[in-house]
Amino acid sequence: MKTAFITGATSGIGKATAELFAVNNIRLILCGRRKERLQELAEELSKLTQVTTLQFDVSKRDEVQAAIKSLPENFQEIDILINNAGNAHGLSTIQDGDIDDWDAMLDINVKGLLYVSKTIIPKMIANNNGFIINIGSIAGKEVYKNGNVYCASKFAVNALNKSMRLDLNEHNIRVSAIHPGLVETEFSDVRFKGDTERAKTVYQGFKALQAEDIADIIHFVVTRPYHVNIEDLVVYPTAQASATMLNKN
Ligand code: NDP
Ligand code: 8X3
Repeated sequence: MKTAFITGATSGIGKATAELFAVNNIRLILCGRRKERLQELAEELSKLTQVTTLQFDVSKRDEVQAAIKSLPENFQEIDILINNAGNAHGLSTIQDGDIDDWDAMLDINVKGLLYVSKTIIPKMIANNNGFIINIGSIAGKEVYKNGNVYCASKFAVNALNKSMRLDLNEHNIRVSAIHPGLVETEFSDVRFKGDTERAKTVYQGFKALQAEDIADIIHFVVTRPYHVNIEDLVVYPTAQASATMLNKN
């Protein structure tokens, strides 16, 4: 039975992945900052599989290390790491950008991914086995106006994904990235700082990807035979042809 460590499991893509993994008998380490959500999800999914939770902020190095160290003995071995926690904070030009938003995106999306990976990779190296899935974005393949620092953070994820694959190759560790286009989650609520009306408009007039669509792809990737490593997947809704081309009704 495999064990998966999922960051950002309280919402969106991470939550849908946890739900699908549970149905498929994968043991779960669910991570996020919102404790109540973690507890609710753990309660629901523990009817299907073994579950434990870790509440921590990925951007706080000490919290990351302490949380992972605190894992119960039977959850110490991790087969699959889903580096999913992340968000966009704000959408504005460089000249109007909020420096706190920049810090949040670089600290969470880039440094958070590094802190978690750095703490878990030694366990995988010791086992000569492991799978890291990094959730990037089409924003890490193509920049768009006002996306600047979010795009930079996802370009960094793309670079780290490629680098990890090179560095971990001698340790038999698989590394993959999935780069979604528009997925209807709480992402835009966060980007627009709780302005749910504005957030809703992002997904109006076309059928956006759903969190379950990405979870399905993640599950496909992790269930290939061990000699198969899908390097990089870019996934759009059918109505979207690039970061900026969207066929809305
Ligand atoms: P959601 O806002 O629905 O989920 C984000 C998750 O990240 C939450 O579970 C949140 O948990 C967690 N998170 C955010 N900040 C932190 C933090 N500092 N420490 C720990 N956990 C954190 O968005 P999505 O599901 O859409 O986003 C998941 C990933 O997918 C992100 O990396 C995002 O960039 C990427 N993505 C999303 C796309 C989209 O259109 N939605 C498209 C392409 C990529 P909590 O608040 O409880 O800590
Ligand atoms: C999320 C998709 O287009 O808002 O990464 O950057 S987008």
